[in-house]
Amino acid sequence: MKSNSLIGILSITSLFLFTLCACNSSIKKENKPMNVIYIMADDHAYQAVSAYGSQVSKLAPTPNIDRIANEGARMDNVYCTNSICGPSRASILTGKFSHVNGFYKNVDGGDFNGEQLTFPKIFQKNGYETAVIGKWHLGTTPTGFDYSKVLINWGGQGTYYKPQFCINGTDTVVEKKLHVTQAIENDCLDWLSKRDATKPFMLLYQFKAPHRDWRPDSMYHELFSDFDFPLPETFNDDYKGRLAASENMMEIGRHLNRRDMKQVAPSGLSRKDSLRWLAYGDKGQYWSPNDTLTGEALKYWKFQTYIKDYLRCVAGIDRAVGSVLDYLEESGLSENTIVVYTSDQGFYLGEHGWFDKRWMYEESFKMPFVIKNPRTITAGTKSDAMIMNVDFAPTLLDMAGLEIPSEMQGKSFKGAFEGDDNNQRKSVYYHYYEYPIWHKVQPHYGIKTDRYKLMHFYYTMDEWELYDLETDPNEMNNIYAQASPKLIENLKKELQELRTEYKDDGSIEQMKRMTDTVISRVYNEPKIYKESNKNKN
Ligand code: SGN
Ligand code: CA
Repeated sequence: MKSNSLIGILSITSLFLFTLCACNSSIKKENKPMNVIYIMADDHAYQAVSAYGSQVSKLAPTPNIDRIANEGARMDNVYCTNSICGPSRASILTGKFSHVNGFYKNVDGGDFNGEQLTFPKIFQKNGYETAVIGKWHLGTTPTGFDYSKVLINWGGQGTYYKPQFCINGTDTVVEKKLHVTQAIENDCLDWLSKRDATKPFMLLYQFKAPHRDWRPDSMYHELFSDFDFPLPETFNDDYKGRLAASENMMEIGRHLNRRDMKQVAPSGLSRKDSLRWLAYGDKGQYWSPNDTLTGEALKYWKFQTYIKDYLRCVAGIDRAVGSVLDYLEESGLSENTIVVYTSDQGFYLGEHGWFDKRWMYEESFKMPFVIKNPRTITAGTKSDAMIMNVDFAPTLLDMAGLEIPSEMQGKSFKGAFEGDDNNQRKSVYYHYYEYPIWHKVQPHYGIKTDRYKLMHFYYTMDEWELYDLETDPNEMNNIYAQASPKLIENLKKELQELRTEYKDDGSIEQMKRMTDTVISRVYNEPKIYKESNKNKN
């Protein structure tokens, strides 16, 4: 009895002590600032992230990216406000639309003004150690980072092999051995292990892959070689009722060039002629790898070559995401690190017969976006909250408990995980400017609500398109001419309200001028690289 009560007292005491310790450690954990790893690929379509469950991704799964979704949330309605590289990145950094942050075109769009307020600067000011590693593509040297190592060759796009990086805006290095994805992966792990562990960190981990010309690491060359991918439903779209789409120059059948299809230029050509030979096809010139492959079979072959190389590049990224997630787990950082995986915009994987992006149609407008934050997001969450890329900066700041500057146009979607529906968007806005290079996509702006999408193509035409996404999710049937005038009036009113709210309410003439304006690049590819790269194949 005595010994029993002693055991009883001891166990109550140890339970008390244990609870106290547990509380203490959870208090400590709660007090610890949240780190952030923002991972972004280039041109990674949501259709190629298996967490989204598309047919293609089932055959080419991304288990590591899916880990983020499984441990956190998959966001189903995240949209890019201007679906090309630099402009999307500038909107993400500043929380502002293209016309406000000034970087609205890749071609003839100048350089990003790095003096602006960006979310990394705010993290840095608040005691975070900040870094950007990988693709940057904004011309000017990154600002707001304690460390930067970014791709600078090929106009900032970087190359799959022999990529050149610029470190902290000064030193440049050429990676001679590794595939670009692996080089970025190693650099990221290296930075994480050497960082100042007394500080919280905010890291942008950004890949070049799977951007055109889709050159995978040789370790993936055999992947998918024993089967073919199914053709998307809209592969043979004839663009009926969509004038702008009918003028495109991004068709799998007509605009993939020899370089995309990994053809080898005949020996003996000068560098210039060899590049010209490889670019053949860009303008719709007919070519075939041999005398027998023509018509539908040629288009099919181009699609398979394209999609397999694209997905092989994705496999490399998935591996590189996995190794960082492993690192976080092994070093006990998982519990207080927010991890995001996204892409600078969506992409066509043969839908509408296309590759590339730029359109407000769903595949290029929608961004894959998975996020984990063990403190506030329940594992396995699926959210249909409407979000734009200008919302990323406010959300990350908010989740880290930092103040959101009022000049940011986006807003935090943190509430979407906390049952707070009040602050949710009813619609999202889009505006694309670059024309005609590349791919001849007509400048347009538009609105998407939970059911409809209304777009206005205004540059060399005056065309409206309207889709009922409930009955026509593939956007094949433009119902602008048949829809009820009341519906059109309501949507136009809502569109106008957004244009006013976001201060994008210039006249059509002013908008056309933005497309026509040539803003030259001050930034120049460093000479050293140009020299050493002369013999690049
Ligand atoms: C390159 C590509 C285009 C692509 C743009 C923009 N051509 O110019 O197909 O649309 O990049 O891409 S390539 O022959 O050089 O590969 S973005 O992701 O930077 O916006
Ligand atoms: Ca891109």
